[in-house]
Order: sequence, then structure tokens, then C-alpha cells
Amino acid sequence: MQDVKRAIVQSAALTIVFFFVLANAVAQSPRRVIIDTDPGVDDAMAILLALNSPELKVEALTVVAGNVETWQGLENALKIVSLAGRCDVPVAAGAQRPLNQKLITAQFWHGKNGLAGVELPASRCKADSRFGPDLIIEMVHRYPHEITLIPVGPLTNIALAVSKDPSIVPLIKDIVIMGGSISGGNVDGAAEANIYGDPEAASIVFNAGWIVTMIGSDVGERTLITRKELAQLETLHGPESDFIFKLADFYLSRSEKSGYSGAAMYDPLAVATVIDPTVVTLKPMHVDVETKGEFTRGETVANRMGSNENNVMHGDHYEIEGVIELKPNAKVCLASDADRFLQLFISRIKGK
Ligand SMILES: [Ca+2]
Repeated sequence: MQDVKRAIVQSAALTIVFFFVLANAVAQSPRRVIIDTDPGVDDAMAILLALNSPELKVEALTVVAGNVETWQGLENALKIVSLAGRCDVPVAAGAQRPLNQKLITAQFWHGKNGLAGVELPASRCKADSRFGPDLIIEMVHRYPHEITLIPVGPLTNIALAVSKDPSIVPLIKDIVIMGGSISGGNVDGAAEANIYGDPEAASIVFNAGWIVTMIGSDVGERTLITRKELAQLETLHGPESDFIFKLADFYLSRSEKSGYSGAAMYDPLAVATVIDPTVVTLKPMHVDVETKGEFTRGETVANRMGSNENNVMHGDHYEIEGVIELKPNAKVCLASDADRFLQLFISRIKGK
């Protein structure tokens, strides 16, 4: 009897140890991410931040038309993974144009090749032959509930993926986008560039049935890299570190000419949010994307109250009869801890 009791206690203890080890392994295993990107100066920073962060496992880069044309973005992405010695990461080209409008490229902000005019060595890595949205679909099915999508360009590829295969929606772990704003745009008075670049795609993505974490330009503009951080980056050299320094120097000079005191770390902040969610403050909201509007096409219209007034016809006029509750479809970034974010970014890149 005593032996039986001992055996039970031992097996219970072993079971507890097993689950403890398992839970620990799960907690420590890096998060699988796919970065959908239009590189892009801040895209390059975001990609290198992700590749140098042990919390993340970059399963693929998918390229979308945006800051530069898709062929240029693909070339840039391949050169970036090559610089980081990471030819193991599949890099695939996606959409070459937005769903319903002409492409708008941004060499004005990113330099003529999209990478501040910096000529990186030719890539030793080869492009993956799959179409970006198909690669996303395949990866999500290969790792159900494990993939976090980080789109940091116009949302064309993601919209194509969910339109082709809506079953990926409940199978992703998370989707964290750089895009939108709840307090004015960076393209015009209303719209942020990634949403403005393909408003119809953004509308599909926000209405897909998942909760989109939205890291907007309004917060990116308060998360600035300045000359102080550049000086830090300059102290320890390495191929990636030197590249980031050149990008940041160009980007900062461009921003200073436009009256800013630093350069907005739009895309890297989205990646940092996946590495450490405590660098941002998020609030659940319902977000709609304006696809018409005389002045507001591409605006992310966030409902901060969680409801709309319910207007009901009474005779010749409407009367408010309470409110209609709205389900949140987004977690909207309201603020960032810019200092902690910049420390994280510098610490991962410096000397690499
Ligand atoms: Ca981008």
C-alpha cells in the first residue's frame, strides 16, 4: 500500500514538473512572425530589429508595393536579410499595385532606392517563388494559432490573403499593423500613408473578423529617433549597425527639413510591440476605414465611445432612442514609452 502511495506521489510530482517545463518552454519559445513590408527606411529598421530579437522567429518577409515598387522592395528586402546573414528567411514578392487605385511611391521620404540611397552589397539570398499572400496562407495553416502578422506597408497582401482564404482569420495568433491614426494623418489632414496607399484593402483587413492591433502614425510621430540615439549607434560598428546609422541619418535630416525634431519610428514600433507589448498603451475600439470622403479617404475612423446613437424616425424627424453598441475590431495604440522603445531598438542593433 505504502509503495502504491509513493508511486502515485512520484508520478504526480513528475506530471507537475513536466507541465512546468512545458509551460516554460512555451513561454520562452520565440513568437513566429511574418513581416509584410514595403522597404522603406523604417521598414529596414523594423526588419533588422525583428531579426536581432530572440523573442521573435521571423518565418517570412512578404513584400508589397508602397514606399517603392514591388521589384525594388523585393531587392531591398533580399539585401537586408543577406546583410543580416539570414538567407534562411523566405522573402516573397506580393501585390504590385493597390486593389482599387494607382500606386503612390514615397522616394521623397525614403530616397531613390527606398533605402536612403545606401547601396548595400548584392544579396546572397534568393527570392522565394511563391506569391506573398499565398505564402502567408500557407504559413498560417502550417502553424495554426502561432503566427503573428506584422504588416508595415499598405494592406494589399493581407487583404488578398484573407479574401482568398478567410479560414486564416481565426488561425492567426495576432495581427499588429503599422497604419492609421486617430488624430490626423501624415499624408493629409486625415489619412496615414499605409491606409491611404490602399484604403479598400485596409477596409477588408479591419472587417475580417480578427482584432487588429493598430500602431498608428500619431503615436509613431511621438516615438522619435534623434541625434542622441544616432550618436549611440555610431559608437559600436558592424555591418547592420552602420547601415541603420546611415538610414537614420538620412531619415532624420529629411524629417528635420520638414520641421520635426526627430524621425518617426513607425514600423519599428509595430515590431517592438510584438517583442514587448508593455512599450505601448492599447485601447479596444471599433475602427472603420473611410473609402470615400471628400477630404478623408483613407482615414481610420475610430469610435472611442463603443457605440453609435440610434436615430429613429418620429413623424417628420428622427429622435435618438438610445445607442447601438459596437464591438471592438481593433486595439488602438494611444501612447508609447518612447525612451524604453529606443533603448530596446539601440540595444538590439548596436554593434551588429
Ligand atoms: Ca513601411
